[in-house]
Amino acid sequence: MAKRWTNDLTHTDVTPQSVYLNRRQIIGGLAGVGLAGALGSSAKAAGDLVPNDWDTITSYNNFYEFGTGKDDPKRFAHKLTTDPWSIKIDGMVDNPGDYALGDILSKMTIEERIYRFRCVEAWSMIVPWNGFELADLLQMAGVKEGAKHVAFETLVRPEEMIGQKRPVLPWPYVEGLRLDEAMHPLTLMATGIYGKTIPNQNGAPIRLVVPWKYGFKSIKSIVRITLTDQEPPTTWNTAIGSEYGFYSNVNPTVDHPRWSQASERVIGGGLFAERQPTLMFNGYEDQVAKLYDGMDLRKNY
Ligand SMILES: Nc1nc2c(c(=O)[nH]1)N[C@H]1C(S)=C(S)[C@@H](COP(=O)(O)O)O[C@H]1N2
Ligand SMILES: [Mo]
Repeated sequence: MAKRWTNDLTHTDVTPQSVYLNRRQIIGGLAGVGLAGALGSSAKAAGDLVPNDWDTITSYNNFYEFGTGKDDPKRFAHKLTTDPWSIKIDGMVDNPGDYALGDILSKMTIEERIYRFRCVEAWSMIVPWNGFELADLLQMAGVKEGAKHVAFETLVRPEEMIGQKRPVLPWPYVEGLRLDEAMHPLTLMATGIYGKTIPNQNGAPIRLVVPWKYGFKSIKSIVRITLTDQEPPTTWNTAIGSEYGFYSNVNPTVDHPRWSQASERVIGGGLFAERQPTLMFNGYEDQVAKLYDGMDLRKNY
């Protein structure tokens, strides 16, 4: 089949004006609450971040398996069956297999992580995730010598994922990380938000969260994780390689062809909210810059 990746396939930029609140007022109003205070080192990354509310986080989504509109995932994702669920872990691992999600979770420590979340469409939110470090899962699988990358795959089930009935993207949605990025303590496998089970529209029952990269790297509803010595293909790079690279680190100095990345609209920031300057590596520079020492980040976009 001839694949045609034209403009209607790309991230759209359609934030409803009505959802804005003045985030700085919210933060001012909540100063001293110390939401991030009890979270140890990850809280330092989060600073005094005040999470967006549940309704915003769960009703303004990108999940093209359920349609390309921001409200499509919430409207259609309830049809997805998330139990039973298993993840195939294969490739360069000591213990390949199909792992039932329940068995994985019984071995993992679930923590809360309040992270900035920055979409390449230049909007952002702050999300209180619950999950475990991907490093712990990879350690359980046993990474073989010579593995250099980790590939991820989303479920394909068009009868429940109505967006998959059209080839808006090549299915399955796939993503990848370099092994050192995957092993980084900030890299999370999320199973919850606000202490509740993660809603289907946010990637139930388990999704990746890589807070220093654009949101599309944080692949949802994962069914397969493969250790490999090759850089794996990624969906948006395959679709439009000139716009989306493998690394996709948040970088205010490297613009997307259609969106400046210098600043962002904080969703829930208020009707009169000003754009906020985007931070290098989405504010996680101290923790992750060393992963990219000596790399040209303009070339490796
Ligand atoms: N499988 C899959 N994962 C995905 C997407 C998608 O369309 N399919 N969209 C990505 C994009 S572009 C973003 S911004 C985030 C959105 O996550 P959220 O809806 O929880 O905010 O999910 C990412 N993960
Ligand atoms: Mo995105």
